[in-house]
Amino acid sequence: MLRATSKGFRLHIGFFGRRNVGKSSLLNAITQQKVSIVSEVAGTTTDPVEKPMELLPIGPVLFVDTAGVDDVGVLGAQRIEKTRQAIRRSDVGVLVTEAGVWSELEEQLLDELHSHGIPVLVVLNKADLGHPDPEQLIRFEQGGIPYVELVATTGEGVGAFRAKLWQIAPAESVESQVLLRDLVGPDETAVLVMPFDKEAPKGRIKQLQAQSIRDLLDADASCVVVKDGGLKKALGNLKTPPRIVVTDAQVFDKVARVTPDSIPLTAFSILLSRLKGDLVEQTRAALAVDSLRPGDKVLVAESCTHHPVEEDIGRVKIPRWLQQYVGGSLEFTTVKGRDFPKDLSPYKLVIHCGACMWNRQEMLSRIRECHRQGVPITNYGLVIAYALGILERALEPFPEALAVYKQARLEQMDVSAVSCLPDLNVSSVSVVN
Ligand SMILES: Nc1nc2c(ncn2[C@@H]2O[C@H](COP(=O)(O)OP(=O)(O)O)[C@@H](O)[C@H]2O)c(=O)[nH]1
Ligand code: SF4
Ligand SMILES: [Mg+2]
Repeated sequence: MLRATSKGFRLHIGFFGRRNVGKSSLLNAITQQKVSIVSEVAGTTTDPVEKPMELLPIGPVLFVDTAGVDDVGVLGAQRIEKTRQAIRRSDVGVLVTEAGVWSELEEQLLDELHSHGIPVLVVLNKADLGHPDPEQLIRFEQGGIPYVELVATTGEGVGAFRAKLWQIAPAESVESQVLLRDLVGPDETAVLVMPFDKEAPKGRIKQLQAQSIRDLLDADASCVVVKDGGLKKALGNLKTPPRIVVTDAQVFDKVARVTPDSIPLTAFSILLSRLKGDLVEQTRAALAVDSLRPGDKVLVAESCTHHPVEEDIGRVKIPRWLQQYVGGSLEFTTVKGRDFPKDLSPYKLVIHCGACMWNRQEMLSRIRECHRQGVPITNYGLVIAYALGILERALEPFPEALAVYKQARLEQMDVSAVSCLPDLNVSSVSVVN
């Protein structure tokens, strides 16, 4: 059961603090396992240690134990950077300290977590050795900062820790994540199109697709799963047309040709933009394709580190479609996992995968960073649909994003009347799959 929940659907709980305060001991006390190495030697935890578990009553969580933020030396700096990355993907932050230790460093960490909108629980560990300064406790109370005293080595206080964690966990919890069950009613049918390319895991279906099936069953809906070649027949066999067709964006064009206009159609990656990212903003950003000129730099970012295959979507298909659309060569840079350039100024557009492996907090933090630097960030499915001229159709199930798209198109047309922007026309892009 535990393995059935992917990392991206777990509430991420990050442990932060200076070295040797007992972060790893706390993780071990909660999980009642030796997950993370505990040592009196400062700097034992290097790369973040992850531990998935079912934490009642919250549900599936991912604990992330980090290196101390006071780490030193070149390696220390690299570890601190990894810790910063862990901050960006945390849904909840646990700031661990010990009696008598609360200084500028803890204040900065608290500010940093709060600046990302992350609720924080302060753990005052090593309560067996001493108690915190009462004035500090008054400051926590006045600032509305929850705290708990604890002895990580014996587990004393872990019950209170769990209860406080539950209180501060964001209401938009893991349990409420909706992939597509709100789009299909009970007794209605969704058709899922999975092309099974060379990237597909052998003998299995992808986590996201399995999650979609589960989501539909939770909605008491039916689900027909087909390969792209079998779609036409499957649609013909259905007595009642499906409520929606959801496809892998790689075969968006083929599927759009086969699916009658009366049946709503979208892509898994667009569902992911709604679930993990910001569909409205990423829709708006897709229109930045029209400002691309030959020679411009485009950053393609993927959250996981799968090995590229011959017809890879991010490296081959999207560049090909975009260059056809723009009518000239573009300069593409592809990054994977957490390698993301700090300086985005060279790029005119960032195109991100659906980030199925990440939680929403991490994807939103990347979107926020792009905003801060003024670079539009869109998503695979959205940009493919735009380049193919089917974005309006793909957004029909999402009224808010559709309205934003239509408005932005109108504004674009006003400008194009003057500056003759390229006409958005599906026939201008010849698609080779
Ligand atoms: N007395 C006492 N020692 C603790 C407690 N929690 C951790 N320690 C000790 O503090 C040291 C550092 O713990 P560790 O979990 O590795 O700290 P981290 O660097 O923050 O991960 C180890 O020697 C632990 O045994 C506690 O609650 N009480
Ligand atoms: S590239 Fe992105 S969307 Fe595709 S499997 Fe990896 S994390 Fe998921
Ligand atoms: Mg540690």
